[in-house]
Amino acid sequence: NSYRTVYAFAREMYPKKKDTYLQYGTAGFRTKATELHHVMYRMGLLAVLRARYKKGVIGVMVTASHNPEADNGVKIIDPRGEMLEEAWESWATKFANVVDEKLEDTINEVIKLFNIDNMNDRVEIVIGKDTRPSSLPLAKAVQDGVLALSGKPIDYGIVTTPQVHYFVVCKNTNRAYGQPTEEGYYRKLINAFLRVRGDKYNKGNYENRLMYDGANGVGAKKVKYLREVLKESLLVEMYNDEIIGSGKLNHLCGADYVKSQQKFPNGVPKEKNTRCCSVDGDADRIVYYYLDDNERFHLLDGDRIATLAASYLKELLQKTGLDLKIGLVQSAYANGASTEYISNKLNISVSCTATGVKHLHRKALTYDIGVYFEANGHGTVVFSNNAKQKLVATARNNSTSADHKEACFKLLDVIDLINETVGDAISDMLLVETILHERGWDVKQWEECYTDLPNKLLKVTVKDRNVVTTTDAERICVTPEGLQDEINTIVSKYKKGRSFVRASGTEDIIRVYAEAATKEDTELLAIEVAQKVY
Ligand code: NG1
Ligand code: ZN
Repeated sequence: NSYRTVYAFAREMYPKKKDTYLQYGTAGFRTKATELHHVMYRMGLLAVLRARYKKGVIGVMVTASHNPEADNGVKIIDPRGEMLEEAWESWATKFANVVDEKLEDTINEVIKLFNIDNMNDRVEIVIGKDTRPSSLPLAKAVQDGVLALSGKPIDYGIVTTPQVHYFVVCKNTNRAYGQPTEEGYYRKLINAFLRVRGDKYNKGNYENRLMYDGANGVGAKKVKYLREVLKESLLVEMYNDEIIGSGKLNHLCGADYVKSQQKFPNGVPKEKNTRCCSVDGDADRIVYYYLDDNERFHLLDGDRIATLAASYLKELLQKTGLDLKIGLVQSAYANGASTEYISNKLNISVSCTATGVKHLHRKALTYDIGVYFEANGHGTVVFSNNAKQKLVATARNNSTSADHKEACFKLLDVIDLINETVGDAISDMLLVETILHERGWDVKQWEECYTDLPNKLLKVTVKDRNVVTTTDAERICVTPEGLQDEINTIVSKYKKGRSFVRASGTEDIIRVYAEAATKEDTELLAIEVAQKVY
């Protein structure tokens, strides 16, 4: 049969070490790079099965995102650019953990269970990798897995995670979404950006200069190209752009460091009142920040980007005269002040889902214009086919008023500026810059929209994190019994207090989130709740 070589290959090239057990979590597999060769090979196999089952192109991205350089990981991307469907996550876990001798049996189980009857299809698997030195051999292992089952690996080399999502969607929509090449990706974003921006680069308080922290990763490499093309329209000053093998990837810099430490990154000059942004190691997250006159650090995170984008899109939508449903999706980690601002000031419907972009993305798809962001800076905007069709029809209709027409064309450009397939640091940056430019805002005006409540995130190590289970988008604790009552009692003592606990999906810990009216109260609240979790 066509996969006679699967076992031989596994045994000779990518044997599974004994005693390793890995689980496909919210972000795929992630661990020390040295533990992953057999996993990569097997994900190549699984991707081919998934592609045959879905009769479409599947993506595989080799990255450990914001983790240290010595780690690596892999995630599988479904035909519509979404994260691998949950039902197959457990197959991914099974594939990663069976002994070499059982690999072919496991393949047969999947073929049988899903009635895969097209095992000769030469399905395409899009493969991308980040700048980690370990990514090269690991991506090669994915390719070998694809080849072992007679699939067709398409190697895009070093690219960002969102680029891989984009390529997959382009291929599966017959290029309706764009050309499945890096050039096609840039062209789509850049053309839209330049059209919306026009030739007036500075406006009001907006200055077209931005300090950019590339986290010494792929986000630096890719923005270098963009910078050349954008020239004077947007002056992106590059920092932390040592790319391959420097050992500095995400080290004291990057979006995760800035957000979780609430600190200015190393490697970026401490210039006051200047707009700065940081991306993470695979460029799917971005946060903004600046230092004020007193060198105090101010963070503008995913919640800020979400509210900026949603208010802008709502305004633009009103100008088109079209009746479309806009909504914003957050997780429980969104700052309470942002949620209040969205519902009370912006009058935009806001909903909360469980942590993890696949949950937010799915909910966002229920709107015509669905904006979603995690507080950590991962997010995007999705537009329904209904919205796109109405916009195109209205823009082309001769009886549409000139104002409405202009707004429709502009919104269509803004749609092109956005990578709808997944959160994309580069595309999100261009969107933020577009909105600030149009409003003539500097970073302080953006910040003045609302005042963040002080907040604190703690990690608690417990014997078994699975004892904590939750409901209501993770905001209410179901087990251990009685814990939620205790949390309620504690929270009620604090003005504007809110706190919840949940088991992390990516680390072996319990996370405790707290916010309250003052910084002191927030610290106390977090500690009080954490003590109940021990
Ligand atoms: P967990 O470890 O499940 O809290 C973290 C982030 C998520 C998401 C995933 C995937 C927080 C509190 N959690 O999830 O937002 O980004 O990693 O990378 O930031
Ligand atoms: Zn990432």
